[in-house]
Amino acid sequence: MSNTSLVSPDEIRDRFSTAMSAMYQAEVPQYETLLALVAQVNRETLERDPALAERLRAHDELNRLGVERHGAIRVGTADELAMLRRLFAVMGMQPVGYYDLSQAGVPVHSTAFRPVDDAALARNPFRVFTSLLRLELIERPALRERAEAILAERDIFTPGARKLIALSEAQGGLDDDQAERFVSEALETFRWHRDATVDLDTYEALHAEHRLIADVVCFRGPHINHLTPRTLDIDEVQARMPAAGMNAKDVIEGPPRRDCPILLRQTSFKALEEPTRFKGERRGTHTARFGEIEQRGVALTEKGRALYDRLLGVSREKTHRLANEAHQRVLAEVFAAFPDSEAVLRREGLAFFEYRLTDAGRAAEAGHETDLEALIEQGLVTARPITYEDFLPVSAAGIFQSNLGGAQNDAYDGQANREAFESALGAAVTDEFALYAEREAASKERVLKALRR
Ligand code: OOG
Ligand code: NI
Repeated sequence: MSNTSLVSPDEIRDRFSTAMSAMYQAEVPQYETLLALVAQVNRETLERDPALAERLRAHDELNRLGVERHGAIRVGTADELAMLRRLFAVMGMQPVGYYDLSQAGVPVHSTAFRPVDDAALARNPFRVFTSLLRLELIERPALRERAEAILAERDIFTPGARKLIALSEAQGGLDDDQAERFVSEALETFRWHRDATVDLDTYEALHAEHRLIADVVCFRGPHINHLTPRTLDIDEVQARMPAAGMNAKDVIEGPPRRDCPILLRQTSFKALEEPTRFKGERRGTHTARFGEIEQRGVALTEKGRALYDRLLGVSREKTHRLANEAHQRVLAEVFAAFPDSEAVLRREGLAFFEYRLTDAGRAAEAGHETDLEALIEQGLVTARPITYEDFLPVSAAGIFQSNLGGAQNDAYDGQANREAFESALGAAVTDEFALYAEREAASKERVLKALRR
């Protein structure tokens, strides 16, 4: 087969995320309501703030806004995780970052599968937060072995998906027809199943150990548990959620509202109780799926991230048990120590930026100086904040917990094990800081090279 007939991984990812969103809308009607609310708030925000609209357009962010989603799944075995890595690779998604959730009392560790280069991110930055259950943290051997035995029985991939993944690896991609089939076969892995694979007693025993364990072990596949659209004004969405019939989480996770948004802010509506059929004709319910909204800001350097983590730590005690409004007020007070102007974030090396020539820069004579800040002042270069494409472990823990009825187990704490995770995955996870640093460095290099011409 000639390579020209292959569809790009970006195209496959775009089709897949569209198909996933359609499936989730059909499965969880409240998700449709959420999408409508976010679209409405985004429209109003852009109308109110034409400068923001112009910036987003200039930065290739306006197009992707309407399609941008992240989702989350949880799997039970190393084989499942390793196969998912191959499945996501077909769509140009790589494992980025290691997240230890044991520190938050949740027995999983995770990565995010996502596209990494500028063009792919601009096309569709679809990301899937993927967690591996850590059965080794279950203390009772009998229960652990039971869970392992149940998981060993299932195959979360269709034979068709397995074939097409192997085919894609062998021929270096998929043609249009194969891509179409891949999307529909791969989607099956993420579908919700009302029929549990176990009887109610087994479900309850696993549930009593940790709700999440029951969620991972007792079903045929790792149902997508939420899909998250991106909003330009999360405070507004949070305020409007109750009127739209959504049971919003109490507080917004992450940094406070700022002039220069940093990292990621998130909120969710609580999981639904869904009727479930257990083996032996018993009926019950399972709570798994919810909705989430995110607002993204600039990616921070390690220095910026250390400051963020420190301030978040300081705010933790002060905001304990506060309702959202007071919580946000106190958070903003604490984060007053975090510079809130792009120029300062840049000069102090707190955040990542992408440098581009302005029209004047493109027309400029050769032989310019190489100090980027000076070039910015002369109007030859602009710097745009690089959007944070990843997740935050403390926020993720808050999202997990809001949907686990606050269940946590401190016995899991302090059990980070990145090596075990990577060995299950069958690959190293990419360091997110290195990715942002490379993109920043490449843009600097391009700009300076053009001005040296
Ligand atoms: C994942 C929770 C983490 C986020 O946005 O931080 C997450 C899960 O509940 O499986 O999705
Ligand atoms: Ni999420």
